[in-house]
Amino acid sequence: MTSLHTRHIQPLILKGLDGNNWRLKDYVARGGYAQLKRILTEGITPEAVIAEVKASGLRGRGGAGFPTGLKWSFMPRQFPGDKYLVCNTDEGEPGTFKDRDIMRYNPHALIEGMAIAAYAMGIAVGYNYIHGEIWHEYARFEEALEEARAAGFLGNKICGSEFSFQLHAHHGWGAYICGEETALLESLEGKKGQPRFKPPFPASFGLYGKPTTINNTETFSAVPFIFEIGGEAYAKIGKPNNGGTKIFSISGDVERPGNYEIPLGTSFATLLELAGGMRGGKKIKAVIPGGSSAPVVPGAMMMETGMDYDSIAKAGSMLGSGAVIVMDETRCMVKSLLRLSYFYHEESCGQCTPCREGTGWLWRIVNRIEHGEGRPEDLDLLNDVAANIQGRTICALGDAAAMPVRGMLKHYMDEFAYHVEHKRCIVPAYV
Ligand code: L3W
Ligand code: SF4
Repeated sequence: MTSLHTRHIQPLILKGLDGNNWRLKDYVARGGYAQLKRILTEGITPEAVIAEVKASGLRGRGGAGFPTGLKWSFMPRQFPGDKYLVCNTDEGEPGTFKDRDIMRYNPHALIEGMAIAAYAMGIAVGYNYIHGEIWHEYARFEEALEEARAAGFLGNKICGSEFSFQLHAHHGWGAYICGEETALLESLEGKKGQPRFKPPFPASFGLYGKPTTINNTETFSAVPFIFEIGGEAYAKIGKPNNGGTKIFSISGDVERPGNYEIPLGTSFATLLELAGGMRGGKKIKAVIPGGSSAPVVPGAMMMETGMDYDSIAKAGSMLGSGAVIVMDETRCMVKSLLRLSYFYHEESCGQCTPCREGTGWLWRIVNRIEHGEGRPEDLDLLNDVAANIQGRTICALGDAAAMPVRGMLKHYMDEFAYHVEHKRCIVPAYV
């Protein structure tokens, strides 16, 4: 089954893909590997490569939106020893399914992007850490690696230059926490996937304690296109400080769920239209705009919002990894929160007390509200537990568990209060 839709606005990474043209010969026919070859054979310096990525304004597409060029410039160029490049394809955020489509439909864009990044930072070895639950994409990526090695785009003396880069795929085991960059590194080292304290950031203490740059799959995959059209042109596709295109995974109550690549700053209303509008013509109630960690935004507010980092932050949420979950008027917010809370409780690595204990508390409280056993004091208790998790944990999973709770209570307190008072859901009463 495919989730890729061919209706996009100004696509770069997903342009012209049909599921049958992922091989190296197809990618080369589309102009693929031309940028890697140009950089390596025309004497473009690593510094110039990083400057171009900075000019593009590319921000990390995995969730935090950190400027990519700046991250690359953190890598010590003269470091006497190993340095690593890591791609985070541990896509596990509920609602997110874009990276697996990149791997399935355009794996060579990722390989070319990683090779350019490795050249820019003087790195000889890279890994792509792939989520344990996506087998076909893992196999496809391995095939694409073989093709790239055979064609001289990976390995020793790439394109006849002095630059060598060995890239390997690593299949994870499916734990959500391994998408957190330091847990991913631990797992890649063969240990239990638990986040490390930051700082030190991976740029100084990463894989095997060596300087490491980690970017998301979509971030690396955008790099060849930045060099194809130029950094400044890429930046102009979006909005100031929100340059380029972004792939949004839209799911929930829409007619055509799937991945849509559009310029950052495009309105949510346009994205919804691309996805065929609300399923069955129902009214929009709420949207989680950036993966399950992002606070919910009421539908009416989203209809006025642009799909970029700054606009969504203004609406009180975050763009995250670009997973847009749309809910119609028939959805119960208590039940939705129950599902999310269970997920974070289940996926907490258990290392820090506020997250390990707090996520269980959140789930149990929402569970009793949903099942007609809520107490009037539970609403304050929920807010209190969430506030005591947020900002008090080693990694962002604690915040990710707390933020949806606070967002739901901020916008849909009446539904929670109704559940507590009437021991049932308010939704059937007004739909
Ligand atoms: C060197 C400094 N490096 C920051 C680096 C840091 C990292 C990047 C961003 O969380 C979010 C999270 C999820 N020197 C540095 C530095 N860096 N300061 O910049 O760092 P940070 O800590 O802001 O974010 P993060 O820990 O990477 C990512 C959210 O994404 N999320 C989850 C997405 C899940 C997926 C998925 O399933 N594929 O992407 C969704 O919204 O909650 O807030 O590289 O090292 N001074
Ligand atoms: Fe583990 Fe949660 Fe602490 Fe992150 S916040 S390190 S997932 S216990």
